[in-house]
Amino acid sequence: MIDSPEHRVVEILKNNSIDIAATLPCDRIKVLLPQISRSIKTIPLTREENGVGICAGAYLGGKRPVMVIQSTGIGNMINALLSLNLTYGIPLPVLVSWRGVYKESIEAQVLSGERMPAILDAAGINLTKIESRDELDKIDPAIRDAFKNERPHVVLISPAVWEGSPGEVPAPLEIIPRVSELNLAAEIKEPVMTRYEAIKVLASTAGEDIILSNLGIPAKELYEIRDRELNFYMMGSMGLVSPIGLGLAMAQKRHVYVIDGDGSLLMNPNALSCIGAYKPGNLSVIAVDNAAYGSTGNQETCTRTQVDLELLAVASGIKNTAKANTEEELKQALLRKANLIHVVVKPVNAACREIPLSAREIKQRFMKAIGS
Ligand SMILES: Cc1ncc(C[n+]2csc(CCOP(=O)(O)OP(=O)(O)O)c2C)c(N)n1
Repeated sequence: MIDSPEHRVVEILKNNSIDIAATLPCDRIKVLLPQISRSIKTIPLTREENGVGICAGAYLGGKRPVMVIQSTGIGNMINALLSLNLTYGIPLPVLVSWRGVYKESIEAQVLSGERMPAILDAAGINLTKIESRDELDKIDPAIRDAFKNERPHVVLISPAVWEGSPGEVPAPLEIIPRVSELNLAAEIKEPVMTRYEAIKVLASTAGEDIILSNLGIPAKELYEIRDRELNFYMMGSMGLVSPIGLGLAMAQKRHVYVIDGDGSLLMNPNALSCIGAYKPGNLSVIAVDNAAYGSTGNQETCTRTQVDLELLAVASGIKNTAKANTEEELKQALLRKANLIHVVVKPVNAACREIPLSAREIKQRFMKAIGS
């Protein structure tokens, strides 16, 4: 429908060279979403926070992403918008179906929708409100602001905009009958390596490939072992290092090694199902499992007795996995570029100094090194 508001939004996205859309549905944008996915590579999300990570990775790799979500989803993103986008200076335009404020029938939408402008304002996140169809052109300067000033910009779009639009909603896809099997006999042995030793093996194997490190002590260990411009150090956004790795792997050709942790993967296990859905061959997540939140004092996580991270990865659709206990096993798994390597290590933190780089310095030198 040429004159529909949905068509206008897609045009604005295309005019701004948006090449990735990370989306999670809202009933009010059920006509818009398929129209976006017909023109722009679309990544369906399982949680909005994951999309912040994927879009950040895509941007670092040279793409121009956008997110399209429901207003309640902002509640799932606030930490990431602050500790990743605003801290590192990473652009993210977010088009939001603004619920709770116009002909709302679901009581649970109301508080979040009504308070959303104040929440965003308190968080220092730029905001544009669109309350009628003739304001849709405000999306264009909002996207420009995000990329020019390297920050998130949220566009709250009232359901009034889509009212009466004649677009069609595609028929639901059929379920694919299939047999699911999980045959994995994996043994978790007593650890012999520390995380520091495991990172040392990675640093000496990675060549000119990219290494992203999880927040906390692993980042400091990597910095001390081998700082290089192709390292990206997380300082916050727990749970998002693997989604960033996914976005980066999809955006460019170099191999991406991600140092993740058991606590962080368990905080955001849907990162694994998203990786399982896209299976980029140039991504290796190294799940460094010390059975503890090592960086905060080695408090126990449930990998100690209960969850096997390799098994979780396989169940999430990641096929090419490995388990490594020794330096040699880890090296072999890295050389064959397994997509997830479960490394069982001792809960030991090396005494490392703070990384003497600001978040923006880490980002700038990284993007320069990979040519984004
Ligand atoms: C949302 C959030 N909750 C809690 C923390 C505090 N925190 C920082 S690092 C960390 C532990 C991470 O554990 P894990 O992923 O297992 O990695 P390890 O430090 O053991 O290598 C925690 C809980 C945080 N930064 N963000």
